[in-house]
Amino acid sequence: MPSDPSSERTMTLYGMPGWGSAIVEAQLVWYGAPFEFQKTGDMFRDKDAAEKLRAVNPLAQIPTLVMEDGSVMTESAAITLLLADIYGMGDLVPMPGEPGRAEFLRWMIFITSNIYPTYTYIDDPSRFVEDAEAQKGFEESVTRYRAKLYRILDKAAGAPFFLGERFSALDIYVAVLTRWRPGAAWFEAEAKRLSAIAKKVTAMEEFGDLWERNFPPTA
Ligand SMILES: N[C@@H](CCC(=O)N[C@@H](CS)C(=O)NCC(=O)O)C(=O)O
Repeated sequence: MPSDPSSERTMTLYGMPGWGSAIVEAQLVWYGAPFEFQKTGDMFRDKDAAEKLRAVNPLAQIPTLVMEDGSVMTESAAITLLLADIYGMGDLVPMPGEPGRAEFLRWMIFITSNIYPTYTYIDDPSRFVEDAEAQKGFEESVTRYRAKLYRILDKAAGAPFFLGERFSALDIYVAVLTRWRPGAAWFEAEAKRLSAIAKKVTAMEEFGDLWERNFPPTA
């Protein structure tokens, strides 16, 4: 019987080292799921890279995950829930009825619907505000708003992990986000719990060299 070619495909993760794809890459590594990493190039600087990605994801954002059957998944929160369905419900995502489930959902969606968009707005503010002078003010207020969001998240965080003793995908989000603006020093001073979670997660051997790959130490 001829083999079904779709069953031989592995997932393809479109991403860039250190960008949001690291949130999904870390989960794939955790689950031991086979995948190919397709480096997109910097979509902000390289129109070609953006166009190529747009052919897969109309919003030209990463993470974009093409599943074994060729279907496209976007939105890191949706991908997190789907991977938990496929590879290990109850592992990185607390199961329905499990303590921490509601908190997990609340704060994962808080991150992706409140915090993550602040990067979308000011990674390239000209998409939202035309006037160059007004862009500065816009950037400043989004940055201030983001700091407020991170303080709220920090206050909700437990120790040693976000949900207390229970490691979850929330900790992966924290490990990645705390590498971004406003920067590790800010988190260390202003969001100590998030900073401590990030340190703990990046020391976990289950991730192999994932963190070094995504965030190479600066000389
Ligand atoms: N809601 C999306 C946000 C993804 C996102 O904003 N990714 C950034 C990279 S870290 C991106 O692709 N930005 C390109 C753009 O905004 O055009 C998610 O949670 O996956």
